[in-house]
Amino acid sequence: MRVRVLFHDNCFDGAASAALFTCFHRARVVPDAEYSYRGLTHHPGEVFPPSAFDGDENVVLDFRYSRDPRLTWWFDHHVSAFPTREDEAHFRADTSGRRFYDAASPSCTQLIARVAAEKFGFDVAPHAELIDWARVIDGAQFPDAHTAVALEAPTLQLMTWVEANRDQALTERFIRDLGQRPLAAIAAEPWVTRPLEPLLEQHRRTIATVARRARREGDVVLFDLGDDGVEGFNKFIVYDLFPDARYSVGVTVSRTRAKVSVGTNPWSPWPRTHNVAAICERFGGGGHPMVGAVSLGPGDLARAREIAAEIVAELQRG
Ligand SMILES: [Mn+2]
Repeated sequence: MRVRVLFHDNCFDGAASAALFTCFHRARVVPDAEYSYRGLTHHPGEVFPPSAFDGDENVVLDFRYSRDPRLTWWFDHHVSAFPTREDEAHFRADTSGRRFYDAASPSCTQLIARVAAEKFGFDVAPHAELIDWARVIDGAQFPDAHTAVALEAPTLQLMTWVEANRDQALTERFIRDLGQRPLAAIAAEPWVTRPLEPLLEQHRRTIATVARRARREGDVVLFDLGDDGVEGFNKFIVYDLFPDARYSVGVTVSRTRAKVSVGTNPWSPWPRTHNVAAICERFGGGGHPMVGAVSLGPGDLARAREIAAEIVAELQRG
């Protein structure tokens, strides 16, 4: 039997879900199946390629629901799992006992672990390290900002590696290893350490740039990277620099867009009083109660800076 596993690409939880599902499926469902993997990314419109469901069993993990009749197994925990009401109704009407959704689960890996143990008698104990780290990473349950920024733990290096990796063969190797080897042993492999070094170097440069640009305004930290050519950044850097700040507002610009990123400090001792998604929506953006963003055209840096200043002022009130 050929099992096609589709999973959330460039995401530690997505790869960990694929690894744990494979171990569970092999142990409790089909002992000698052949597994092949394909990463999927979110974007507007149809996200499942026409040839996606080409296995005898087709599995979607840590990714949105599909009404395709060829879908066999589904596990997800994203709030945005059902693009339409018809999708959700289709899932609710399912009687296969092989589709599982829990928006309250901090990671998809944890949801798979719970279902595999409780409903299928799978022993998850050998995978405890993987399950626990997927919860910490995907649920942003780091003990403090420094842990999330220093990236010293081998697993956080694997997280950084998988988010940047574009080599499909290495992704498959990574998934197979996650199911069978200690995480520190994988993190020591040359195919991880070699591409990781320039990524960590870039990360260190970004930390220095954010430190140079960050300005504290009351409870809010504004960091404007619009002149620095920095596109992506670890969203916890500001809270490592300013542990008692409540909010952060960042400005970045790339070839495709200017962006205002708004975040709440998860470790702040003060209660959260603003809904970041609602604020961003007023400027044409969106997000979650804790984090959100406003995207503009690449030529709109000046407007992005105005919006950032307005949001900083609003976050200082109340
Ligand atoms: Mn996830």
